[in-house]
Amino acid sequence: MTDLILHHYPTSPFSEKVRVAFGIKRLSWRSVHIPNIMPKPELMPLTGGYRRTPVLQIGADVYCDTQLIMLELEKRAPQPSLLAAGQAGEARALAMWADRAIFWPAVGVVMGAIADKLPEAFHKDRSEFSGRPFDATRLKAAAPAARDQTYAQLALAEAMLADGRPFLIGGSPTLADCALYNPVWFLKERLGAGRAVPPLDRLPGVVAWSERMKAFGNGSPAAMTAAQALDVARAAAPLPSEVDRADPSGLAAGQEVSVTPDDTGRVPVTGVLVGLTPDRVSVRRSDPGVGDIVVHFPRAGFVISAL
Ligand SMILES: N[C@@H](CCC(=O)N[C@@H](CS)C(=O)NCC(=O)O)C(=O)O
Repeated sequence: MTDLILHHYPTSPFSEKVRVAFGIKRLSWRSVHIPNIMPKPELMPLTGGYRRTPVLQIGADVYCDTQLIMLELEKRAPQPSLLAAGQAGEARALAMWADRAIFWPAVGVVMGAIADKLPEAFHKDRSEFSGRPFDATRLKAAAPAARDQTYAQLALAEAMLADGRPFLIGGSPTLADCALYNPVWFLKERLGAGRAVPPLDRLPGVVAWSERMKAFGNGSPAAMTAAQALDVARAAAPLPSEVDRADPSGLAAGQEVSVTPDDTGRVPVTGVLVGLTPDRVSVRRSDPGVGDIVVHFPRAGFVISAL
């Protein structure tokens, strides 16, 4: 298989969602560390402006957002499967719940505790990233409410695990487990040095489950520099993609479009539409440094505009 290159940084919880999948699938992968704030000059030639973390590169194909990264991993390394037969829809829907309903309250808990220790440049970057002022005093005041929301959401996971099943929807881990592990890992690692902090101390089933997830590890990473990753892209050609002519958007192959996340890091990426399915939208761009690149995004949570 062509190298899986993950552009990430160690403290990124969305990256841990992907790293634990590498662990479950026992994959070897290339690890490129990127900055945790803008600018990210060596990432931009690959993504065309998309700035969030992580990004998966395979040759000259670049996959943005963990929703799509996980589906692509599943395609390239199908065993063991993270989309249990007959439960793929449930696993993906639960993953959306974890990504959107649990991640933000968990961030509120963590940032309420540590925002005042983070540098001013981080505050400024995250204000731009989220479109809301990243203010340590406000975050500290909101932390109890964030803790309670995190508790209320994680109590649903506690209820799922209460019948003794080892993972959220059965005997083996799915994409839902990887997604839920993201905020739980973040709480444990950033606040508890690996131990359960409130509200996790009230959720023994979730804590025991998180230990099972941790035991999978992160697969086998080998460091790669950002410059080497750009060389890989330059030497490769993007894989062919297809545009579904029956797509409800009415968009057609060859149209110039922009694709923009609808929540955070709302930077449009423009290019020629080369792929469109219910799961993904793909645009081809040309970068003076790396040549032709195809950037892929999930459909859910992304706005496609014809230019
Ligand atoms: N929906 C995105 C969310 C990614 C996300 O918010 N990542 C955080 C880091 S965990 C981020 O991009 N922070 C700003 C940055 O790294 O520049 C995904 O699933 O990949």
